[in-house]
Amino acid sequence: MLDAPTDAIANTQRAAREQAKTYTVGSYLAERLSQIGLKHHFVVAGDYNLVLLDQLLSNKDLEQVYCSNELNCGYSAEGYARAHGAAAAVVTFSVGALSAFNAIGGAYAENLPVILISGAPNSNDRGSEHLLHHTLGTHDNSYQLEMAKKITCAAVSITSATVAPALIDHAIRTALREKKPAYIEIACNISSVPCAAPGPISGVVAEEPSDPETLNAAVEAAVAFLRKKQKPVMLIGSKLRAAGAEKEAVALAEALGCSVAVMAAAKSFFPEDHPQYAGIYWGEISTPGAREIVDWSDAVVCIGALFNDYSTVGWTAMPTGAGVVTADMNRVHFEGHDFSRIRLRDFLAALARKVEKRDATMVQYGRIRSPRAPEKPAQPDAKLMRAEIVRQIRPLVTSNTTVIAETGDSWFNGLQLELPRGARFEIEMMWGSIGWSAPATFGYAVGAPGRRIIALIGDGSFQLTAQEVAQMIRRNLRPIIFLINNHGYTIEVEIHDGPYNNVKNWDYAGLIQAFNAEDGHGRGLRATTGGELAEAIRVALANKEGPTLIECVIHRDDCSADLISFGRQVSIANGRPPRPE
Ligand code: DPX
Ligand code: MG
Repeated sequence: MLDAPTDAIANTQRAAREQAKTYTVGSYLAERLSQIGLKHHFVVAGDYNLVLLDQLLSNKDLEQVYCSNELNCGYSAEGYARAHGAAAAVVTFSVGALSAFNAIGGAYAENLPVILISGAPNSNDRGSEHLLHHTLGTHDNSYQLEMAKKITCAAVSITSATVAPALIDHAIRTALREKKPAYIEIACNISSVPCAAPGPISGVVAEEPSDPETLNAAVEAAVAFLRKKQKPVMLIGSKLRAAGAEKEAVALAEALGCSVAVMAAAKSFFPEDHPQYAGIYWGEISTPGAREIVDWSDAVVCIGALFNDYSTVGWTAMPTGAGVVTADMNRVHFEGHDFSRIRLRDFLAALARKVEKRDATMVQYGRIRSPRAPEKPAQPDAKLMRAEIVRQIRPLVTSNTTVIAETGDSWFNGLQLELPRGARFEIEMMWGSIGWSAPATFGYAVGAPGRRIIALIGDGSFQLTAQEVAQMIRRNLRPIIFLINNHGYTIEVEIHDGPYNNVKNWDYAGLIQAFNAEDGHGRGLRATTGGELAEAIRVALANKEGPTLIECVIHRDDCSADLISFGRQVSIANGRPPRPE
């Protein structure tokens, strides 16, 4: 550390250097991305963004990470944001951005601040008679911005270097505050034009504080409400992480002493080895005891919870009534009260300091909890089954592991894994777009290079975005992918079957060889028995230079019991007849 006078000199010198440095729109953007903590940005090149990419490259604190297509680029950034808090993806106009929009919609639904940056036509062509490539072939090229406004919290179009700093700061600031994606479109002739130097980053990253009076009132009312209750329980939802309130939720749990159930999308957001952890609440497919304890309680404190048709198992499991407290990212409401402009973190921390102990649900859960039945290993040469795959994955999950579970039966398989303290679990349960996990695994691995990533991916999902395994190979990343080949869209089979649920088979192990080409170190293996799977896992753990994909071949109908129950309820919910007109 520098002593004070030397520090002051260093600051003056830095300020002088900053003044001397001429910023361009592109280097300004790069500086801001770096200042908010990004070390990487995900990119697919195109002529509308090439000059911008040069400008971004000029920032030595930011590394460019190349993707195979723009959908994957968006998902990679989404995965990076999960590991790193925020992310940026840079694409070209329309042909690129419109593909990325699926992933940006996902980032919106999943509360992740991903900044989508798109190159755009030359500012002189706006409103002119010129028709431009990569457009709809009309004279109005505002459609991309208009579309972006629907799936981001802030969407700006930059056609002037003078206003660029304000627009860039607005988009980034809004994304970070709201934990939602933002969109920045930059005309291709503007990114290298000089602009003002960035001001202090604190103006961009400053969080909106809670209103102290409202916070106080909310806490007083909640303390009084809980005092009247005998059996409160806490239910943790997926917005807890976006609210940055995981520690505060633990503090509240310990102050209340009650049981804590999590929703499936929030797995790992409350430590599973915590003595008050009561499992996953998910209606009829809850882990044993979790549903019973939530149903038994007289006050369900829902924290960052997100109820949709899937998380309520086709609207069959949703806490309702006078006992429900809803503590959301910026709002708390319950029994005759509604408080907004308070941050979840502040509310939980303040409530933890004031609340009285109410441990009845913990005592009761202690009586009804049942440890998982021991699993018997399959015969090594018996045909591989889903349950055996899960059994063999369990011991791989350590405190340094992140499990990434794709939409499909992989959700249910992943949810069955116990997580030691520090292990993380990623699921895209609100958006549920198949194809998310391969690029999200890539992005996550770039964002958290020290972690062991285990991805569970179905065959149908993998076929959407498989190319991104080649990018893992390119960067010598080492995730282990369990590719569950059940020859179809089995989750859809359980909801409603037909010929459209069959998937063309691939040689998945051979695909990794093809991706390796002349210089890659990916491994592709195929397991049809428990013995082959155990051997493949051994090879995967020994592969220090690249990803390993293990194709696990199982029967088309070999799925989890949870998926069968879930499929039945979702099918009933989807099939409700229209209301009479
Ligand atoms: C679809 C889904 O093979 O997994 O375990 O066999 O179900 P399972 P697969 O990856 O198949 C996934 C498939 C087709 N959902 O069962 S969940 C509809 C769908 C979606 N996202 C997109 N298109 C279609 N969720 C982008
Ligand atoms: Mg499948």
